[in-house]
Amino acid sequence: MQRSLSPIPSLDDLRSGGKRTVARALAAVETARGATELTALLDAAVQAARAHVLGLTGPPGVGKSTLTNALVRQARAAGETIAVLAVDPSSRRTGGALLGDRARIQTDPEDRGVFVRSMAARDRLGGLSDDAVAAVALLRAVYDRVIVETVGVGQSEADIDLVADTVVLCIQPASGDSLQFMKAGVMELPDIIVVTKADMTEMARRAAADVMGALSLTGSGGGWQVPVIRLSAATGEGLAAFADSVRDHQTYLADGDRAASRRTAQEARWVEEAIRVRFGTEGLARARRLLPPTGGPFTREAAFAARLTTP
Ligand SMILES: Nc1nc2c(ncn2[C@@H]2O[C@H](COP(=O)(O)OP(=O)(O)O)[C@@H](O)[C@H]2O)c(=O)[nH]1
Ligand SMILES: [Mg+2]
Repeated sequence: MQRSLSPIPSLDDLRSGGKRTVARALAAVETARGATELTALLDAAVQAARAHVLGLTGPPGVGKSTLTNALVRQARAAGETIAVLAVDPSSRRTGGALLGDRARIQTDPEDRGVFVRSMAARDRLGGLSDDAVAAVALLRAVYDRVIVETVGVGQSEADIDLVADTVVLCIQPASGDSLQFMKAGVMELPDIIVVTKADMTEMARRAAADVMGALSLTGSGGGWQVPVIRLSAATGEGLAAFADSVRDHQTYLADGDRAASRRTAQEARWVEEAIRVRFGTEGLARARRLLPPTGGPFTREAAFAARLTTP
């Protein structure tokens, strides 16, 4: 197992050490995979999660990074610290061209309360790598808020569901996206739907109407009604309504054990997927037979116990 040259920081180091220490820990995620200290750090981080994780997904060019910029400013104005993880598919064959004239996430390098980092997507376009999942676990233990931006094209939207407490699907006016999403069955995924670029007024209104139509076909699950918000990160219109919806969803999650059971389900899916990737479908079936037949979720601890993953 390869070791990084600099020692892996502890969770306390991360919280007191500033951005450079956080960057060092994220680098270790990519270079020191499987190292005992890293596993210990990740375990500690998972136990000490504090941030709300907002997942922004949608096609390239829809306005996710522009919205992220606005949300970072909002959080800082409210005195909250915030980390952004942009999962970037542009390192693939397609090159940067796919994203067109994409916005950079701009932050003040002097501001200790903002951390921005991009990571390569894994093979599946826009999909979250294991490294990105680990990075979110770290950031979630250090900052008040975390935003994860992923490019959703077809299947890969669903990956955001592995890490986000609140999934926001961004749709562009006049793009036919809503039809696309309905076909792909992605309408079940988001907790909030945003129609971006509302300054393109008439088209934005029509797009919102389309989305509402599509939503009414899927119905609402578990007592949460998915809001459809038209917003313009350019003019600021709709940003307050969006913030309200995010807060409402946090309140909804805080009721009973919804937040905890959502994270448990995410962890179970992630462990399943990790086992399937490494050992195949047959491996996963065997793993299930090895585990105690409680019928409960497939936990990391159970997988460790069955010696399916390190340690
Ligand atoms: N008119 C208008 N353009 C926007 C808005 N938000 C983003 N854009 C533009 O859309 C393009 C893509 O935005 P970007 O945030 O990079 O999209 P991403 O690929 O989803 O992250 C850029 O040229 C932005 O300036 C908006 O609210 N109104
Ligand atoms: Mg972007």
